Amino acid sequence: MKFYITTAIDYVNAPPHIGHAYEKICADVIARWHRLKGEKVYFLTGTDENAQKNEQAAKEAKIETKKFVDQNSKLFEELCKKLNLSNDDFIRTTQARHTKVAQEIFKKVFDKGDIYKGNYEGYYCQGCEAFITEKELVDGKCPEHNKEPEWLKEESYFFKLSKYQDKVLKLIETNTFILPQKRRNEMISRLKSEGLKDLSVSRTNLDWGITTPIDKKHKIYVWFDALINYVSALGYPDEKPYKEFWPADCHYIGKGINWFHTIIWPAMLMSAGIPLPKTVYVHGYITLNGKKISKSLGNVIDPIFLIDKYEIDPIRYAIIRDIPHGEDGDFSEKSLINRNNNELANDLGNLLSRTLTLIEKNFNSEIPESKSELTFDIEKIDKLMQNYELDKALAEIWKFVNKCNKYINDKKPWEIKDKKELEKILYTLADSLRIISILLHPFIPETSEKINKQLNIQLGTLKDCKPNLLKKTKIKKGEHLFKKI
Ligand code: ME8
Repeated sequence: MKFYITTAIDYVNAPPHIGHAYEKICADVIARWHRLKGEKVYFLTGTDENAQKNEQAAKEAKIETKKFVDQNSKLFEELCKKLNLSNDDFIRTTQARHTKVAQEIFKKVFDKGDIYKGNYEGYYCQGCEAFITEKELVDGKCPEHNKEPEWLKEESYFFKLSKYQDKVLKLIETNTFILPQKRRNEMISRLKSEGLKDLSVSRTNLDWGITTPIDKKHKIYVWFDALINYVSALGYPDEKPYKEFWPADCHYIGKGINWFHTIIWPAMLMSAGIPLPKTVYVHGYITLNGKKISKSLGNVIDPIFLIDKYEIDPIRYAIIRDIPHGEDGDFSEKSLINRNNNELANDLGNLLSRTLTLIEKNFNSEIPESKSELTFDIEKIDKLMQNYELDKALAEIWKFVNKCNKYINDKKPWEIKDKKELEKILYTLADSLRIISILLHPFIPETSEKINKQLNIQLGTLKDCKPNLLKKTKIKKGEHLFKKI
C-alpha cells in the first residue's frame, strides 16, 4: 500500500513561524505512522515562491527578488531539518521542474477550452493572494489580513470554474474528501450559497511569476501555479514517483486555504483529466500565549530559536498534546515546560531509567527472559490515527506510559527478593518500553531512538506492538532522556 501526504507550501515573504512548524510536525507524525504500518510513504513539503507578496517583501528589503526567495526558502528548508521531518522531497515553485509542469497543465486546461480571455475588475488581497468580493470585506478590509485590498482592472485569462460547480459539489459531499466534518460543512454551505464564478488565472501587471504558455504578457495566477506543486514534485506525467504515488492520499493544510484545495484544485484537476486526491485534512490555527501570531503584534517567535532553546522533541510533544487536532489551539512556553518536566522527564524518562537501573543492578545489565504482564490495545490508537486525532492518540499512548508507572509503583521491584518474580516485573517493564518506543516514534522520533539504543534493540513496526517480543539482550543504560527545565 502507498500513502502520499503533502503539506501546504509556505510563502517566503517572511521567515517561518510556529504555525508553519505545527503543520509540518503533524504531517510528519502522520507520515511516520503510515511508515510504521509498513506502507510505502511519500511526504512532500516546500515553498510557494511566485507570489506577488514575495516580490513586494523583496522590494521592501531592497534585495533582488530571486535572491530574496532563495534566502528565505533556505530558512524553511533548515526548519524541516530542525523539526526532524522525514520528508522525501522539498519543492520550490521557482524550480524548472515545477514551472515546466505548471505551464503544461495551464496549456492542457486551455486546450480543453476551459480558459478564455476577458477583463478582471475587482479587489485583490495580496495577503491572501486572492480575488476578494466587496461582500467579504469588513470595514473595507480583508478580515484575514486586516488590510485594504487593491483594486485591479486588467486583461486576464479566466478559468471556467463555474462549469465544474455540480461536479465539485458532489465531490465535497462525499464523506471523507474534506476532513474534519466541520470544515466540510463550511465548504458545502459556502458553495451552495455563493455558487462558482469563473476565476481569473493570469495577471499582466507583474514581473515576477511564471509566464503563461499561451501569452507572454501574462503571468500565471499564483494559486493556479502553487497547487500544481503536488503533481510537479512527483514528476507529472511520466516519472516514476508520479505513477506510483498520485493521487495524493492526504493534502494536509490550514483552515485559511480550504477553498483553494477543495474547490479550485479539484476543478483544475477535473479539467486537466488528472485523478483527484482522496482527502484534504484541514487543521486549525495556533495562537501563541493566547494571541494571534502576527507581525504587528510582534509575537512571531522564530521556531528555530525555540528548537535551539528547548530541543525538538519536547516541542513536537507539547504542540500535539496541547492542540485539539483540527481545532484552533494555543501554544505556550509555559505549557511546554510543564509537559517537559512532568510528562517527558518524570513519566517517561524516569520509567526508563528506573527500569534500566534495576536490570543493571540485579541482572548484570541483561534483560531477563520472562513473560509480560501488561497488554496494550493498538487497534484503538490506530483508529484514532486513521481519523487524524493525533492529540487523542498521543494521550492514549501516554495512558500506557502511566500504566507502566503504576505497575512499577505497585510491584515495588526494589523490594522483591524472589528472582523469578523480579525477572517477570523487569521483563514486563522493558518489553513495554519497547512497545512505547514504537508508538512514540512518529511523535518524538529522537526519543524513541534513544530508548531503543538504551534497550539495545532496533525500532519495530506497528505489528510488533504486542507483548513478549523482547529478546534477551544486554542493555546500554545511557543519559536521562530529558533535562528538566
Ligand atoms: O497559504 N496556525 O502559505 P502560508 C497554524 N502559500 N497554521 C497556520 C497558521 C497558524 N497560525 N498560519 C498559517 C499559503 N498557517 C500558501 C499555500 S499551498 C499550494 C499554498 C498555515 O505561508 C496555513 O493555513 O500563508 C497554510 O496551511 C500554511 O500554514 C502555509 O501558510
